[in-house]
Amino acid sequence: MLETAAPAADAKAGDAERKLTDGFHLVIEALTLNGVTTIYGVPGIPITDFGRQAQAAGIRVISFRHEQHAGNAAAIAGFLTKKPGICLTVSAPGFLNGLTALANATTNCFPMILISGSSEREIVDLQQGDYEEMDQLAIAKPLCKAAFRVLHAADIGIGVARAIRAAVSGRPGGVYLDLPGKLFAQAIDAEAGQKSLVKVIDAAPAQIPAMEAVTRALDLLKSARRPLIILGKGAAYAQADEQIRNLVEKSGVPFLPMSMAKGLLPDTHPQCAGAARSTVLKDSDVVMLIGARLNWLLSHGKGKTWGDAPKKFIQIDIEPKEMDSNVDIAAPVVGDIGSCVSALLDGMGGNWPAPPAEWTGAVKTKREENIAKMAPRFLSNKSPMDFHGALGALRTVVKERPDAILVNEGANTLDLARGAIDMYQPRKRLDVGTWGVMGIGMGFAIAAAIETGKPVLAVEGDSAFGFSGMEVETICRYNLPICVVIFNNDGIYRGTDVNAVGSDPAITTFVKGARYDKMIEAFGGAGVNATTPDELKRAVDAAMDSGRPTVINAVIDPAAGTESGSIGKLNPQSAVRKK
Ligand SMILES: Cc1ncc(C[n+]2csc(CCOP(=O)(O)OP(=O)(O)O)c2C)c(N)n1
Ligand SMILES: [Mg+2]
Repeated sequence: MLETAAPAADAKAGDAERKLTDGFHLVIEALTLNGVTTIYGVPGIPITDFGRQAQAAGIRVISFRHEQHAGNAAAIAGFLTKKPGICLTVSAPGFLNGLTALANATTNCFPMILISGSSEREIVDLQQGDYEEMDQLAIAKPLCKAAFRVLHAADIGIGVARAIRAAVSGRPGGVYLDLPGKLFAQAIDAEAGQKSLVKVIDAAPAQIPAMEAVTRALDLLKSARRPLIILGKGAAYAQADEQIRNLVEKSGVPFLPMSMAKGLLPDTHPQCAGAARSTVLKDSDVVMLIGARLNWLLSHGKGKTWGDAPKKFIQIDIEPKEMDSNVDIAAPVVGDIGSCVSALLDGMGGNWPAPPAEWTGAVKTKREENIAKMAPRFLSNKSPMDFHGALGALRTVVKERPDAILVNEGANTLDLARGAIDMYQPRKRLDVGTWGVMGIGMGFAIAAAIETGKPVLAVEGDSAFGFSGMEVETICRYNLPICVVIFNNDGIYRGTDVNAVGSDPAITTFVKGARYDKMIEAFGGAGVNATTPDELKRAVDAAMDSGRPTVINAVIDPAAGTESGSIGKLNPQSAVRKK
């Protein structure tokens, strides 16, 4: 770890015995001191040796094929562990490749730190055309929660501490840490270096809600005739699973899980209103949001989706600025979810009245009706498969393996899988999140396997998979227990579009009958082509039993999907007739 300075390197006599350390060691020690055990990244100048040394020091360094996927891996590692996931990239282009993931992490409130090497400051600032020249700090700043640059080795400890605290405290998010190449090679006195390291104490301090806010919220909830609880991914992130379950059950209120909150309580729980979503949004009179934002995913809390009857909101969130962001919040409860839910539970006392049976009965009836309506569709055994037939098979797989992690992206493949596949445990469903971004698939799957050691099932549209498909090599290289199922309908939304003027293929279509299963065979993984739900189920079971990296090409009817899945209404419509 410590080097003895060579006599020639020292100006003063007698310094020959002085112990030195350098930026390489100090960054590694600062990360290790703060519990970082894994780095996701892509090597190159100026961070290759840093990666090697980190690996030699016992940090797991997972080397990707593209920084965006390393960044997505770091982001979801942050979501799963409540510790900042670390992504490491080279300068300019590598940094930019990682930036999409950093911005996405910030939007989704996932704690992550993007550490990028950067070029010579003196040259960059004079814009003299250095190797991979870019003012990375300035570019990162508006896209993340905080951005820092360390210029002196003696400041590495503080720089890393600031980055960690910024990523996980309050509302979590992405942080950028700029480490110029020169910093790694800077040598300083080893003892001073050691003393400069900072172990972050209580990185995400509890934020206790005000008592009046808790009382106000409970008074409003008690007055409700048709109450509803909405669980967001903030609630899943909080790891306050017991308290949240107790609050829901003690209140007797129907709950609606947002996509990544599915499984916080099982989707099969008698109070789950997932299958009666439109009814509960429309007809509820008091809605308690727990770690869920009233953004586009909840139609901004107004309009047709929410019905005409007056509605009052209770919102639990760590970020005070979230309150009144779209509609007025009658009872804001600001604090960390665990502390807020515990305070609400305490305030409810021993004999909280159940909501009116008329309401809970109506929700139950609607839910059972909808579930019964869907059931036969999941049994469809058509070949080529339709989405429901294929999802029927996967729904059973997850039911039989509730501790597996499900990664999901696509349009129809996403929207239909969200509804079809019940989740049974918290933080088992990882998907496109707030932005509906394509490309999270393999990065999320890799980090999920590494951080949890559990088997991973990635259900991917054929377009969605293409964004991160090359990472199947990474999956094979690290021999991860990941089974990727590609819903191959020959295109984006569907594979049947035609180009009105002939010439080139229609813009939403791909090569017909493509065999994605062949891709993984190039790297020694298992490839399977599945044409029926039975074949699909068998192939997934075999993959998950063996833990062998697998890609299954699930052949879906090219005509089966709809434009943009369930959000087609967001496409702009002009009064002018289409050409
Ligand atoms: C980064 C990014 N680029 C483009 C899009 C637009 N987009 C939304 S869904 C989608 C792909 C849908 O096709 P597929 O994954 O095959 O799912 P399918 O509907 O066919 O099941 C695309 C390109 C996006 N959401 N994110
Ligand atoms: Mg598709």
